[in-house]
Amino acid sequence: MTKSLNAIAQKLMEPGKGILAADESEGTIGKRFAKINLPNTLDLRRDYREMLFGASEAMRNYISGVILTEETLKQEAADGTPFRAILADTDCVPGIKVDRGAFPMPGEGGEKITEGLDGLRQRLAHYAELGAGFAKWRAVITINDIAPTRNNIRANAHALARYAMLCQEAGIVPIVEPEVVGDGEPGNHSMERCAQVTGDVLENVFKELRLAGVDLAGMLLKPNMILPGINSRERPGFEDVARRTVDVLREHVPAAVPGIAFLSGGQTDEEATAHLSAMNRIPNKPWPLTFSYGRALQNVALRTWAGRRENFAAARQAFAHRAHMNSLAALGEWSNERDRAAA
Ligand code: 5MM
Repeated sequence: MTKSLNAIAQKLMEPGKGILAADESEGTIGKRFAKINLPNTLDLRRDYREMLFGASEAMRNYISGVILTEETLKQEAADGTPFRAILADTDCVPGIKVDRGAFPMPGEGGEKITEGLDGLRQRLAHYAELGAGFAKWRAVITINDIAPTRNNIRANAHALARYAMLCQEAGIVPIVEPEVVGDGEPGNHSMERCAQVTGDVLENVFKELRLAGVDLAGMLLKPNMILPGINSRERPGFEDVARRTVDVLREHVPAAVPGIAFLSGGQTDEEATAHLSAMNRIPNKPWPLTFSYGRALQNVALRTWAGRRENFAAARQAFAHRAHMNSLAALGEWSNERDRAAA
């Protein structure tokens, strides 16, 4: 089993490829649609995902796996082709978001704890039957004057470890996502505070993973980058972010982990690409680094699609461009000039 989990993890980390996070919950996709004045209907959610997954060349060349919701994992395109078959055609591993969301934790800090462990063993067995090769669980860590508390970090780390061990039992690779949120309120924290909190969180997460007996070679990590809060006045350069992020990861992430796939966390599309590329230009890292972006891969495609099937071709082109740029970044080969020239 260890061998096959590691093989899936390696496949997801194939050089020049990354993961498309298309696991927006109904609430989140509703917010994205509202921004372009679309209602949140089952048909529109299907059309939107069909637009993305049907971008065959981009999916085949730049995307190794897709994180889906349960709805999408079981869904079909308008012509009746299951999405799983469309993904199989382009050799993309289907994955599934299995957490049930982040809920308020008692206390003053406005912190959140991710729920979804009840019945998870049964759900995972079902998802494995449906062909899911990997799963994702996101913990949300808040920074403000009070948060994060020790209690919140420990509770979220413990839940991540319980999720990860259940995934491995089911033969599914767990993506462990402890997100130190940078684009929430008040968002005025410094880059150094993000580094300190992220280090602390990662330390606790790996401690719990080890205690739970999780095989580190059969999982992937999906962390945030080290950035100042969205409302901070600090403006670090791409290289500074890259260096600080790699430093923190080196200090806290065991080399046994087969790969790290970052979330974009509200960065602009170009920032998310530039930071990843800069990190990949740093030599001698123990793990490959790639993307597992949601918004930074989808923003332009979503706006171009605008809810109309007749815009599929143009939206797919926009998605293909961003996926291509992030593929270059995963190889450390992206540049602003190449981005503009290919656009
Ligand atoms: C795509 O968004 C994911 C699901 O979020 P909700 O459960 O709140 O709808 C999210 O977990 C995502 O996979 C990661 O945070 C990465 O997304 P970004 O947009 O930060 O790259």
